[in-house]
Amino acid sequence: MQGGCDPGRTAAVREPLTFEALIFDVDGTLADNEELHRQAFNEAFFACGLDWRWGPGLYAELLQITGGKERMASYIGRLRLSELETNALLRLIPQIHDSKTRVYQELVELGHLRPRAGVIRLMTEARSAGLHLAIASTTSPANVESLLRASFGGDTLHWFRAIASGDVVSTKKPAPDIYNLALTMLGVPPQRAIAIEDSAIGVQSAKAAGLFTVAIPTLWTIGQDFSAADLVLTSLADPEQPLYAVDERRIGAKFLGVEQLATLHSAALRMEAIHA
Ligand code: XBP
Ligand code: MG
Repeated sequence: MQGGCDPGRTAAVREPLTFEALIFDVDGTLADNEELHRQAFNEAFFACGLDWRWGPGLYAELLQITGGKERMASYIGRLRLSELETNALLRLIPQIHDSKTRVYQELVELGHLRPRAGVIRLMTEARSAGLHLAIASTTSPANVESLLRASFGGDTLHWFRAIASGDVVSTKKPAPDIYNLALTMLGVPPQRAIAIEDSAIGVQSAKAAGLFTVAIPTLWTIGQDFSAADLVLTSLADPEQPLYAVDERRIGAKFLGVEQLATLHSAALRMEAIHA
């Protein structure tokens, strides 16, 4: 053993993490699955004898209304029908939506959807670091479960300490309600959690709940206004699918991990304290 002391030698001391949980949105964030939702709506319209057809352009617009039932109600409003016809169609919504959910789950269960780059890696890393995982989604718990089962594998569902989704809140995103519920279920205050979202509406919801929010848009949402997000990246990325150089420079790494989140989150808390 070599003797002697080196006063310049310091052990790298790891600061405790300033957050305890990662809260993931589902549609568009865990997987790029809005096209499946769109196809399921159209198949349900056909099965219910309606000649509606939501093309990709119209669907991108309709995504501004969160929740499938609410989206259909908004579309019916655009048709400018008589009050009688409008009310008759509005009454059909639960039935059409049940049909849409059945078709969507069949499509998901074909198993062609892959998790977005970096999602499983970041979840695995977070769990190893002792962080909690949660879900805050507009879609139904049954849809969340089908996606996790079909595209993420058997036991992934058990990775989540809290799943807040669907109609359990009265006001959907961009209202903060679903994130507030996820935080309550986790027992974690908003300053100690991070949200991951793919849409501007989702970012608004998470920010309104007081969360540090990372946005990873898809082609469905890329044109939206993400200025409220704390960080916008093309994806969470992976060693095999690294970030573009401009994103890499922003976070100082080829993919987003717990270490980068720790640096960004603690810096944001310090800034908040300065401006408080
Ligand atoms: C995105 C949505 C969802 C789906 C439709 O949800 O807007 O409404 O498009 O789902 P997320 P339902 O919060 O996960 O991004 O038809 O089941 O409502
Ligand atoms: Mg989403």
